[in-house]
Amino acid sequence: MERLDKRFCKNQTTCYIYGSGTWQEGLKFCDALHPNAIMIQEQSEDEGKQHKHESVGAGYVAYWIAAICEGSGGLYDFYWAQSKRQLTFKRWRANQPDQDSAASNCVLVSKIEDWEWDDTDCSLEAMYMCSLNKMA
Ligand SMILES: [Ca+2]
Repeated sequence: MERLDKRFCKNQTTCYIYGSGTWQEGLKFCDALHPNAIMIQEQSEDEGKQHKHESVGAGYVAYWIAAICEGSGGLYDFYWAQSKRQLTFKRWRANQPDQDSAASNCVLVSKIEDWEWDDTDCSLEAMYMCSLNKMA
């Protein structure tokens, strides 16, 4: 999929850089972009709302967040990919995560699911966003 490389800076300190691809491509893209760039996470409801608004502003209807789990077989032990920290905030859609395929280890949020979380096949293509704090 064509890389969009769009950029949105909401203030002097924080920019979001967008692209599209698989979850893993998104993580690599953020890691390569800048040492301080992180694939977006949602640590709180406020942060989730913020990303939602920015996503809509950029015309995107689905994007990856940095939550991932490893393995399969009903172990829903999701964590944030870069920090390896356990999730302190979750916003799963009803009946999710359901591990509907063996590769459903990544978390997608989409407009049609009211921006709630769904564990999804990591190899699907969607938008991803890297958050870059220029002051960090
Ligand atoms: Ca699912």
